[in-house]
Amino acid sequence: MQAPITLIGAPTDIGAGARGASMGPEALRVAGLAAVLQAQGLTVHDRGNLTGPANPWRPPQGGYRHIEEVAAWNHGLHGAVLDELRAGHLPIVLGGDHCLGLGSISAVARHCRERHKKLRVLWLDAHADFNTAALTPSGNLHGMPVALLCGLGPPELTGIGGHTPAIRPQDIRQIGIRSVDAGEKRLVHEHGLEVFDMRTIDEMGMRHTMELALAGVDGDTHLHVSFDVDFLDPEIAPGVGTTVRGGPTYREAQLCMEMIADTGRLASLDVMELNPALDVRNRTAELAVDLVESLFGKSTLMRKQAPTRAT
Ligand code: B3U
Ligand code: MN
Ligand code: MN
Repeated sequence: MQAPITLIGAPTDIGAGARGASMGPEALRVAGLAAVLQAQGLTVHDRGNLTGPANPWRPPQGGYRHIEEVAAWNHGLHGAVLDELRAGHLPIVLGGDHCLGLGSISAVARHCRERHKKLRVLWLDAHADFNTAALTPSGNLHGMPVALLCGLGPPELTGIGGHTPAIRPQDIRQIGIRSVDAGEKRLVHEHGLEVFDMRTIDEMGMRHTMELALAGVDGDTHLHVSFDVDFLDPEIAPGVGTTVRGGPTYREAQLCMEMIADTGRLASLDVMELNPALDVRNRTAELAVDLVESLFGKSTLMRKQAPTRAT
């Protein structure tokens, strides 16, 4: 039986370099997220939006922008995601900027420790989000959640889930990466993150990339997808704050989602960085909903045994 889904809105742009991701949750609702999942026979409950501090739009202090506010939003999200997981539900976090990956994934990791489950995080993004205060060109915390989850950063952020580090670099696979700052690149290498960048996807195709990214996912695995909408090529997804050209096409993104669905292990999801202020007629939100539909198993044909099953 598929777990009931809970939508959790986290309307903030507290970690971003552009305002507007705070409107992401409502845009995803308007694009019909709950309805498309219900049409697949899934149970969906929308628990509404979390609340947190307003965006004061301050310059960085000590290498971070809005560190206290980012901690507050992530504490709130951590609690909400953990509650839903403990209740046996599948949380979908509606971002909000990607600094929220910290609260969401620290809760998922905590739940995995409690249940003795293996964790696999798929980080779909144009960026590695592996910056630190010393390396960041912007101070924006949406460029740092993966590093923070791996224990790199100040205790008020790395300790949100009560366990530092929240995850190990080997728990995560990054897909679609094409913009990494110079110092960040060294750090990614030092920590041995497994990155399937756009060159990899160009050379081996999305199918083989996903086979590798999903290798080892089995019946004991909790699979979490952290979907930064800027993963997608800006030609099809203009509604994000930090577009980087040369991302996956519509077809590549669909296949990526379908192959994740085929594992049958998806247990939590973030949809992050959607910025309706930069979108065109809610097109990017509709595309994100379309892809989430595939992630939950919508496919054109009945497939008895998915041909690309990763287990
Ligand atoms: N690496 C840059 C840009 C960036 C990272 N994530 C997003 N943008 N969305 C930084 O500011 O850390
Ligand atoms: Mn990101
Ligand atoms: Mn990004």
